[in-house]
Amino acid sequence: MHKNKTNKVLDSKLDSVSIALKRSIKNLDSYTHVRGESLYVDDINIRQGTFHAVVFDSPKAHGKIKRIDYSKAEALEGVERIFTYKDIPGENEIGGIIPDEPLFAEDEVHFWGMPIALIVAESEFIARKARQLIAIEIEELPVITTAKEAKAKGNFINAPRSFSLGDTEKAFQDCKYVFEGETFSNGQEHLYIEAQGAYAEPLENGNIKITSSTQGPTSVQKTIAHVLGIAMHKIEVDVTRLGGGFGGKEDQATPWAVMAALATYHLNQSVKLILNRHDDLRMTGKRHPYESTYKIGLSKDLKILAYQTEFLQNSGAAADLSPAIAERTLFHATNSYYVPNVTTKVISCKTNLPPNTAFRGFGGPQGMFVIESAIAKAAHEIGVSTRQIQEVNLLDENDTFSYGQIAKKVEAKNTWNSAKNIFNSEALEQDVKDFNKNNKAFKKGLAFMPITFGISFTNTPMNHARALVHIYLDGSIGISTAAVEMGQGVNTKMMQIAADVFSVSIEKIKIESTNTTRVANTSPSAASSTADLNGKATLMACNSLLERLKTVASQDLNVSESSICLKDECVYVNDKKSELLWTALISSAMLKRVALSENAHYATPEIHFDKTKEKGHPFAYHVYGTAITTTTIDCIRGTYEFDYVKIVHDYGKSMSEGIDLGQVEGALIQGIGWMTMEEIAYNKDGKLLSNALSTYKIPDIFSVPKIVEVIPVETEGNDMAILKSKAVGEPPLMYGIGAYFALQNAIKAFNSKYELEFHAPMTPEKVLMSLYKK
Ligand code: LUZ
Ligand code: MOS
Repeated sequence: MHKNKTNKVLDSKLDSVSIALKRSIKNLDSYTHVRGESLYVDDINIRQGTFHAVVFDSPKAHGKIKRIDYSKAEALEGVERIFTYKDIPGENEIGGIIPDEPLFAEDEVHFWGMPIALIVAESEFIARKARQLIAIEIEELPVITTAKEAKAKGNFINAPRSFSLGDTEKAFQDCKYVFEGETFSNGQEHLYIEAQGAYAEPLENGNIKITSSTQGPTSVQKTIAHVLGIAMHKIEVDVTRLGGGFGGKEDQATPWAVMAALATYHLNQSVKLILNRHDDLRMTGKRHPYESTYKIGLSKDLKILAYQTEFLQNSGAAADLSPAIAERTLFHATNSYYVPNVTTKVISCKTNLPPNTAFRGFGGPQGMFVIESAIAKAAHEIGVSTRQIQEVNLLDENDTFSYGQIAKKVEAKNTWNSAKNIFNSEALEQDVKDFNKNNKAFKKGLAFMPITFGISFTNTPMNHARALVHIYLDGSIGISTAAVEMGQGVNTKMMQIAADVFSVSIEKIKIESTNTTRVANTSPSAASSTADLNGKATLMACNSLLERLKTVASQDLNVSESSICLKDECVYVNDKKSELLWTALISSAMLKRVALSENAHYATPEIHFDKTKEKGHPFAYHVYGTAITTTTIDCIRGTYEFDYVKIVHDYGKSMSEGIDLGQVEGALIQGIGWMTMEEIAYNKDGKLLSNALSTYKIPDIFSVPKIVEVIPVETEGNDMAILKSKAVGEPPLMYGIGAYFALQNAIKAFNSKYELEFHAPMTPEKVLMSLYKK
């Protein structure tokens, strides 16, 4: 990251930003991004005497620690101290949902890359050198790397969960067609551009301030307090922005912040710990690989009457967020389809991999891949197109999800039919057929991918947020919320909300850093819900202030409150501009001793879920959409391109078309990457083989579809969404699943003997093998 050179305010380009809610506003962070002025943890001006830290981690995936010799490392000049679990004053425990994860290994190691010690030195270079001088002896124990092995050995994180609707057993007996099979979807590396890191500073009286690259400042604060055995109020966590999160910093930004804080606690000196890319890849968890089995039953008119699955989640060596992720897999197991009889089960399997964690979609994509596989299998066996089965089973108004929620304001058919009409899908399908008839060495494949994604933290108590809004006496405004800016543009959306309520210029508003002393006890920025939750709280706080200001104005102008509105930084009376300007109104409020600060709390209404029955209404609303993906395979080489992805997406009423389009495009490409080219590989000893960007390939500009077209579906939006602008962070990732099935259809066009396999990612190697498999 570049160092900050200037501290100029946003330039004159912003003068032209309209005062009213402009639904086409740009991400305001882009101005500092392109100049290299945006600040990340590694850009902080560190205090004199700051120490630098490096983590010493396990070189084996499972074993007993027999001996560690730190003496040579400690003797190296410039090494200040090496911390282990023995230096922890509180508890050596960082598990968020289940207390099963030590910060530092004690007698045993459970994954390759598990932190054992923290080396603190005058420079990172010295700390790294010291790390090489540590000698460790480990007595190896058997290593489990797959969920299936873990299940066979009875290694689990927690008890399985199961959702059911109707009578699945009985329904299978009424089916004309029944098919069974298995699927695999691999993990995925987050590859945020900014690696994990934190900077800890000692304050007076034993207080510590942490600047962390985290999606969850409160988790960081709480865990530091727990590990240090001190009260939460002694810890201040501050976040300016992240260089990407994607779920990888919902829980797993915490350990590094705790380690830095632990060293600061002991040394009373600032400590900086930023992982380099290799350390980050090796030590952190990823998207969960899933091994799943399915059974699907259809009637003669292709209605899915029954569906049954068992999802084996490869959770890694500790729970982390796995139980919550497993739950969301069940919530999304039937994707956009109504299935009257469903039984789904998920088992979180404990393996010797780094604890796998949240990743955009949070288990939902893994669940959707399985039903899309089951439908593709059924279509293949029956001899119809996958699209036909998808189409007749789309979710309708008032259908029941397996978890009991009744589907309302459903846009599944609307987006599907809009996609068909707007993009003329019949012609697209014909083009593919014609192409395949006329070409031998190249084949095309097309797939439809509908999505339905539930918005809210599935854990109901997490659905709350607060906003603290100050109007300063010159009329400028500062806003603090729990929203963490990670490139998704949430700060711009918060500014828009305040600008809209007060009808002031964007330049009058500043979004403050996310800080636990200003907004406390927060949920992480996650679950696509950050703008909804924090935006609603911001809206409430601004509206309260507005009411107060209207009272002031009515007194100053001697008119009724109801005749007043604020427009373009002026007070209007019965829609006529008065002499009273925004700045004068604020001065007047100050003289009248009116409070110009407000703190508001928002908790999503209506939602609930009963885990003992596995029924309820967990989601505020759903986001819908349909994508049509077409690929061309080079059948000599197995390489492929995506001709286009054409999407009709349910934005509700977008607050910012540019930002939301960016989210759809980014999520789509990330989803395609997961399904096609990103291949995480561990060897049987549990060592990460795809441990660099030379061995782990993510989509670059050359591998994105040649055309990505996104059309908003015309809907009213939803009042549970902020200003009717629906959550957009995660849902579009699942359009990427269409890439897998487009490739499969192209393979089928080349190789009539191809037996369908559902084993993602569909890398060029796998495509090549499939083209010639008999
Ligand atoms: N995080 C979480 C999430 O704690 N709960 C969720 O339901 C969720 N969903 C998506 C992404 N992160
Ligand atoms: Mo998340 S997967 O941190 O919304």
